[in-house]
Parts: sequence; structure tokens; C-alpha cells
Amino acid sequence: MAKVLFIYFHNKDDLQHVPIGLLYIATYLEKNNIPVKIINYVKNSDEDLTLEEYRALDQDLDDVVCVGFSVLTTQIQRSLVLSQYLKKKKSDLAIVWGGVHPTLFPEAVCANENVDFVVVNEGEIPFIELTKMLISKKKNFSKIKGLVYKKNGEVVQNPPAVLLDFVNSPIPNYNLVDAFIRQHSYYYFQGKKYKFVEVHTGRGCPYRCTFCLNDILFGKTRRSRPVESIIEEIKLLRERYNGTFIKLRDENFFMVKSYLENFCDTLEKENLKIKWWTSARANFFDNVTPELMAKLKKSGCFHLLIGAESGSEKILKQIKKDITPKQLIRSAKICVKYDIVPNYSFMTGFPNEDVNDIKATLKLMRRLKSISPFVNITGPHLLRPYPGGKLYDELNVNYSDFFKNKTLEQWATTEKFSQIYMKPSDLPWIKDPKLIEVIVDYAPRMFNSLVRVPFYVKFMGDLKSYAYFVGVYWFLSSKKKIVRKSALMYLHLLDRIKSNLKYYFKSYVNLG
Ligand code: B12
Ligand code: SF4
Repeated sequence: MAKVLFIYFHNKDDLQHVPIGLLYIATYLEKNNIPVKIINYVKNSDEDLTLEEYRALDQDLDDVVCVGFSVLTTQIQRSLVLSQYLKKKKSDLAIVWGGVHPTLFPEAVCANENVDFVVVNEGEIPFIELTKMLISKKKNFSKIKGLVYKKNGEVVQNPPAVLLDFVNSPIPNYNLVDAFIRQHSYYYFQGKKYKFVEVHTGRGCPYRCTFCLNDILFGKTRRSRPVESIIEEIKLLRERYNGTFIKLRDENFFMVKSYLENFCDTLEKENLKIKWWTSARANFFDNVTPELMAKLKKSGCFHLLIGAESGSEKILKQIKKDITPKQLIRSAKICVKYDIVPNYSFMTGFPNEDVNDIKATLKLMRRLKSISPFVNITGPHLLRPYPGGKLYDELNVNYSDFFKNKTLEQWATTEKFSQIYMKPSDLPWIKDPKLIEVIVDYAPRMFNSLVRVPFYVKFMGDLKSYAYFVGVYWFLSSKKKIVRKSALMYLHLLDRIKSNLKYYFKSYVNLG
């Protein structure tokens, strides 16, 4: 019977997450009686498959009608090598690419000779239609919304597909990723290894942040799964894998307080004894009641990912984040009070961002950290503008050389050099790329290594190492500013200092 193969490349260094997008599409395929297999490869970005893996893949190809790849920009190279291999092996096989990169650059991806189809945005509906058409050997591709295909050598893009009824989506079929979860998904907490699982709770976010990809992928319409269905899935994962550390994959799980309250109450009633985390917005804490915070804590919430983006009011306004530094500080104080670790992520490289804005970001990072050493900071990461996003459109500058005219092969080689595949010098509105490079490089080291150790220890370590690092932290913060700074600079910058001395110095003097 005709079947489908899905392929996903994981980074060796990442905590191993289930490929949820593929799992959802595969679950829908099975509901439509189309057999499917998901193959997960855990590889470095330029690592090839082993001989055994190639052999196993060859055996999997019997009766396969199409192979789907889920591709972020960092996964292009590996996916391209394998697409090429499969095309050579079985030329009638349809190769389909979907996910973030093909959604952003559908034409350039579909133009590649090793890719037959691209699915833009959500894949569930278009992919099922495409597979059914391939099985029936019909070729009415123009009828499939969300599909990009080749017609007489030209790339044709159909209108977008309707959004999936995610609210009523079935619980994913975990049989399809069972071996992967058992072998790879772990979470380390306070010196112990736990099973780590994820539940996809909602799609879409009504906020208007101009840099955000979610608007492009899932739209502004919020679609939350019913609490009962989420709890049923958690129970299943708890029983099947003893999954006690659960990440809720969502853009805005905290959007409606009564929904959140219902979730916490039901979790407590079911006595599932899990630890869970997700992302939240800083304005959630504006009028949160002590009762809800206590409920969150009691239900097992122990960590929240909060987008801070910038410490500059000007930039926050410009990117329409609709939060202020004050709200961020308030959110950290409340989280710390209820023993929930907040993790703030920052960005830099925004259009119109000047030295004062960067200083404001570093100042806010320090301020948040001063609330408690357990507050965690990530970034500032370099801004990645996305075609189709509002910030990209607003830029109105010509940087098409970097984006638009780039072939898949060119993207594949770019990503070899950088995990984030973009350098400050690629973004023409950045006036001093070297300075931004240094900020992206040195600020996370300043905030996330030595100073962040208590956070790591709280999560992963034992009491002895905790006491040691609190001692070091106290020593460094109690000495004169210059001693602390020199020590941190020395510890974290030694390896980079040779090539960037001038700029480290500049940023130290200007921003330190
Ligand atoms: C959770 C997450 C992770 C997790 C898990 C990734 C995983 N296995 O799914 C981890 C921590 C591992 C991770 C790692 C990285 N991530 Co990440 N991550 C996310 C995040 C926050 C959510 C992804 C998600 O779960 N979406 C929900 C699912 C349902 O959506 P989906 O996977 O996109 O799938 C749907 C469609 O895209 C489509 N689809 C997907 N695949 C396919 C395949 C086919 C054949 C078809 C037809 C359709 C299709 O249908 C699916 C269902 O509707 C996104 C932000 C975002 N909103 O996308 C960033 C994001 C995807 N990550 C990003 C980045 C940059 C990274 C890293 C490079 C970070 C780093 N190291 O610097 C690594 C790369 C990992 C790798 N393997 O190479 C970027 C990608 C940008 C880009 N241009 O590619 C994003 C968009 C964040 C951002 N705003 O910049 N990430
Ligand atoms: S709140 Fe988060 S998910 Fe929603 S638009 Fe802003 S950045 Fe995107």
C-alpha cells in the first residue's frame, strides 16, 4: 500500500524535541488511512548519514509515494543532500519540503531540481490533499491551496490554505515517535535525569510584534485546545513514558486567565505531579492575582520563557511589542516571589537602534539579574527579519541580495558557517556591524556563564556546587566594579580577544 515517509534532522546539541509539525501531519494522514513513517536523524549540521542509515532508508522506500522534509534554515544542507540522494535512487518519488524555510522562500525552494513540491504554512490540509492526488496519479495540483509546484518548468504558487481546525485536532499518535522519545527526550534537573515530553496546546497569537514569525506561520487567530484534551494527553504521556517534565508548545498559553486557571485546577485535581513550562508575555503579570500565581506554582509551573526583546522604550514601541521595561521588571519580581524561574530573551540589530538603545538593553539585563541570580537571561540574539513579516516590509531597504535571490544551495552553504545563518554585516541598516557582533558575542557570556551558574545549579546541580558558585558570585559582586568587570572580561573573552580587541574595548568603554 502506498505510504509516506517524513524526515527530520535534529541537532545533536539540542535537548531532543519531538518534530511536532510532522507528528501532527502524520496523525492526520493516518486518520485518512495513509500509512506514514517518521525518520529522525540526530546529526551535526554537516554530518552525513552512516552506511547503515542509508541501507535502512533504502529498505524504507518500498511503496513510498512521497517523502516530506521539515526544514528550518539550519536544516537545509542535510535535507538537500538527502533529497538529492532520494531523487537519484527513485526518480518517480515526489519530494515535498515544508516548515519555516520553505514557507519564507517558497519559490526559491521549489526552483531546486531536487524538490518537487513546497507546502506553505500549516501542512496538515494541503499535504493530505497532495498525497491523495499523488496516490490517485492525478495532476490537478492547481486545486490544492497552500501548494507550490512546477508546471512546464515554471514555479507556480497557489493561494494560501484555510487554517486547520486545531481546536478539535486529535491527540497525536505517539506510536510514530515512540522510539525517538524513549531514546532521546530527557531533561536534567537538580542532578537527576527525567523524561521530557511536549504537548502542543495552541496556535496563533493576536499580538502585533512586527518581528514575529508566528503571524506568518499560524496567523493572528488564536486556536486553543480544550483543557480536557490537553490533560488527557498529559495523562497519556505520564503513563506511557513517565513524562514528568512537560513543555507546553504554544505562542500564548497564558492569554486567557480563566482558561489558565481551569488548566491549573484540573492538573491539581488529577494529581499528575508534573513540572511544566511554557512562554508568557510580561503584561500577563500586570493584574495577576496572588491566587493565580499560587495555583500556577502548585500545579507544577516552574519556569517561564518571557520575550523581553529590548530595554529601550523606543525600540519596544517601534517593534510594537506592547510592553515596557517596567512591566518586565515587575514580572521578574512576581515570578521570583512564587519561585518560578523567568527566562528573558533579548534581541539586537533592530533598525534605528543606536548605542543608547543597546545600553538600555544591557542595563535592563543587569536590572533583571539583580532581582535574583535565578533570573535567567538569553541573548541578545541578532534580529532575523522574515519576508512576509511586518518588520521586513517596514524596512523598505534593498537587501534582496541577501534574501531574495538566494538559491537553496547558497542557503545551504551559509548555514554551514553560522547556526543563526546571518551576520550583522548582512543587515544593511546596521551602521556598526562589528559592534553588534561583539554585543551578540560578549553580552550573553557576561550574563549567562558565570553569573548564570546559580540558575544552572538550581536546575541541575547539587548543594555543594551551589554554595561554591554563590560564594564566587558574592565575591565578584562585592568587589569594586572594575575588579568584577575585569574578571568577567578575562574569563569570558580570552578566546575572542585576539581578533576583536579593538571592539571589545570599544564596547567595554561605551556600554560597559
Ligand atoms: C520549539 C522550537 C525549537 C525546538 C524544537 C524544534 C522542533 N523539533 O520542532 C528546538 C529548541 C530544538 C529548536 C531549535 C532551533 N531553532 Co527553533 N523554534 C521553536 C519554535 C519556538 C516553535 C516550533 C514549533 O513547535 N512550532 C509548532 C509546529 C506545529 O509548527 P512547525 O514545526 O512549523 O510545523 C508546521 C508547518 O511549518 C508545516 N510543516 C513543518 N514541516 C513540514 C514538512 C512538510 C513536508 C510539510 C508539508 C509541512 C510542514 O506544517 C506543520 C504543522 O502545521 C519556533 C518558532 C515558531 N513559531 O515556529 C522556533 C524556530 C523554528 N526556531 C528557529 C531557530 C533559528 C532554531 C535554531 C537554529 C536555534 C539555534 N540553535 O540557534 C535551532 C535549530 C534546530 C535544528 N534542528 O536545526 C527559528 C527558525 C528560523 C528559520 N529561518 O528557520 C524559529 C522560527 C524561531 C524564530 N522566530 O526565529 N527550536
Ligand atoms: S506576543 Fe510573542 S507570539 Fe505573540 S506576536 Fe508577539 S512575539 Fe509573536
